Amino acid sequence: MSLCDDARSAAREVLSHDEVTIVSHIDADGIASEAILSEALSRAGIRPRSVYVRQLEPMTMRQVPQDDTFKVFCDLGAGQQNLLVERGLREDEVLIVDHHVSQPAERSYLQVNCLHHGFSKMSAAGVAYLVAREMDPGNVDLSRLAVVGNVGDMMAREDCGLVGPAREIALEGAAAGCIEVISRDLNCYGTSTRPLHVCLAYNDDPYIAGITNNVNGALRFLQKLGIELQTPDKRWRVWEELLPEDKRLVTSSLVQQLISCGERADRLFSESYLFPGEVARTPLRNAQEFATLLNACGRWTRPSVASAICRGDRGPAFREAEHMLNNHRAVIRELLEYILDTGVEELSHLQWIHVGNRYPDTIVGIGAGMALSRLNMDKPILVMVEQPEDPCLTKVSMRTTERAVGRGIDLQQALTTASAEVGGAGGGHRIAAGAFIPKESEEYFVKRVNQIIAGQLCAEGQGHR
Ligand SMILES: [Mn+2]
Repeated sequence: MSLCDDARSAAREVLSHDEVTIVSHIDADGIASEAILSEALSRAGIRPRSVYVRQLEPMTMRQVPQDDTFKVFCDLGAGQQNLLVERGLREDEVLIVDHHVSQPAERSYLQVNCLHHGFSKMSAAGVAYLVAREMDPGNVDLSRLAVVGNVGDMMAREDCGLVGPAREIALEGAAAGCIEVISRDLNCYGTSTRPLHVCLAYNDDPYIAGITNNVNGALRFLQKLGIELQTPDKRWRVWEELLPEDKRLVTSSLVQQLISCGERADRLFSESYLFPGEVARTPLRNAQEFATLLNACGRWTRPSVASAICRGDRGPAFREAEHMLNNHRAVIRELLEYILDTGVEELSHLQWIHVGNRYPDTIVGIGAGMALSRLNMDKPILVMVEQPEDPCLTKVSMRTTERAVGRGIDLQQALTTASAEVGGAGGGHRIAAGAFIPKESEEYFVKRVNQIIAGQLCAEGQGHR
């Protein structure tokens, strides 16, 4: 059975029910998955009800309605099948659409999971799209949301573009005219909404001396190239609206800048995914910024607003989301300033700070990433924050750079190992990871993570991974 066969069986099953509840995750990928499935079901004449949870655990299981509706779990469920069993859910009333590692349980629920077919670089929204496409080939327009979910879950980050079936979905959307796939585009966040010099200055992958974290430096760099940075009415241009020859001039000069500093230039380029049907200079215009908009709504616990936008609302929901996005950015900026003003504690192989209960735990990872580029980039940053629902629990977020990952640092491994030792849990990626730990073990934990990272660098130095 191929992934498409699994998607076809799932489509057939879900379409045979009159009432469906979708249980999804509250981040960009979860919201995009939910929107894909609820739109596809609505088009098929089934009106689904949606529930969003931060994660599926015994406490949040209570949000799943106890009724006769068919339950679709997306972007979660694979790893929590024992909870579904405990809840008494039968095999004929559940579908799991996921991309996380499956936990075996005593019941074998119907599941579509790209991991089961060896595809690790695809998110739940990609899987949800395959199901929607099996429901009706006319759902090809939903490929846009699949791309947003994939990009939101960082599936394009490592390879500077989507790969495998996730990329095929993007190409399918491009063939249908709803996605523009641009190869070797500038690998920079904010190409649709940020003035170009700001866009360049805020980017730190790759780190470009004199430009990264230096808005004035970036502006001077662009001015020297002699391109029109402002429109006749004095509005700053965004990357997307530059002329092709100006784009080439900027990228070739950036390549020179990188090479003259002895840096590699390959991460300067990535494939990007634009939505030509959206209004120019809005965050809806490209997959990365669209995903941030969804995450902002999710983090301020308004996922249904984000879902409405995914399904086409460009009126009240979009205005509300823009407001949340601004607020989201303001709070992240505040957190960034707090970290820089307070200062971090440096250990031999990491730097850390505890922000107490000042900031929502949902944004500390982003704040940590931004702070890192203003601090010692050679040492990963670790930020701890109190859990609002449970002060005995501490949330930990870590960020490092591509360069550090290249030297052997693996934050996912470090946090998973150290948190398991103190009875917590962790996960994520090499470059960005998180964990929950008991408050009383904070001090030991930080030292232990430092030690593990030291070991990773040491192992790499000896030439074996
Ligand atoms: Mn996901």
